[in-house]
Amino acid sequence: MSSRRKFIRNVSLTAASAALIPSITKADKKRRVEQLLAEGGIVLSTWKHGLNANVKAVEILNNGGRPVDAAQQGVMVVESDPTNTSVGLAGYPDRDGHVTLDACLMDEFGNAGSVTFLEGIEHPVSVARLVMDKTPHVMLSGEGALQFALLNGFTQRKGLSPQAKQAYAEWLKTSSYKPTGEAKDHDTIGLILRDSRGNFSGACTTSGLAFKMHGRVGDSPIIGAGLFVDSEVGTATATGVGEAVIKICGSHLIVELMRLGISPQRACEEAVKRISIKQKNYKDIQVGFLALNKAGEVGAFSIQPGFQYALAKEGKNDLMDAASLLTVGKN
Ligand code: SD4
Repeated sequence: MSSRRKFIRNVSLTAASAALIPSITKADKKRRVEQLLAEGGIVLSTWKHGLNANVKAVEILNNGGRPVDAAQQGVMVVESDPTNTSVGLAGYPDRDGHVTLDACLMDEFGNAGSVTFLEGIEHPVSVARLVMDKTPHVMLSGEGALQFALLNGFTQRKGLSPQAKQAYAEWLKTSSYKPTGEAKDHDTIGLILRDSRGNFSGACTTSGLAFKMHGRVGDSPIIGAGLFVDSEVGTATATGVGEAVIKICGSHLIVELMRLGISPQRACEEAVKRISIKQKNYKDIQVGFLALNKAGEVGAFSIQPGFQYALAKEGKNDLMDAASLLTVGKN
């Protein structure tokens, strides 16, 4: 067993044994964890950083936490990573030098919260959570989202990380902008999950495409584009060039295809195919989708090769390679 796998198991068991539920014994708790793992809590997230996010989400699920708490806290790990240049405050800025953040989440009942074009807040997904829990709205944007965050105790931290500052200075030399969704430009985290009772939730958070126009919002905070959850069917999330995803309502499309009985894998392939039919530039961009259905089947597919995702299932947490429409060399 790899040390990472051991780590996942240990995290799960330690976290579960720390849970303060007075009515059950230690042995009961251990059985419950094993049962949860065996019965199929599944966590799936985009890119390599998903491995760390999954560990946190599994810990929350194994503690008996709500799916939406697991999704939120999972992606928060990546939002706080000072080395991540596409999620959170260390992300690359837009063309005016501002880091602007997009995030959303959906819970097991179909409730949704979202923030877009938010500056200087470490955990945009947590602001999205408050939009969902405390307001009659789904989405807050820009200055309004910031005021809402500040009123609710969040603090603002502006400025670029050293790495972002350097990349921005380099970009300014040419100021040329051609979004490709290549891994070097992005790696949004979309995390989707099913708990052992078959309830779904998901969260998606990003600083968006590097050097985008000021004010640009991508797919990640758009319910139905970057993320969609319906506990009757399953869930899907997206990464890559958001404009391409928004134009086909990617995640919603995948969930609706699964509702018709199509497997998560085929549904992801259909969504990518839809982009390739409708959008002339598809060979020049990357988009990747992940999906999960009621039966615990997983789907992953992208336009270009190289899309990786983290899959936590049955006590393991592995980095997987998604299949793609194009092969190396853009056929
Ligand atoms: C966006 N979809 O803002 C995001 C970027 C991304 O992986 O996914 N990067 O368009």
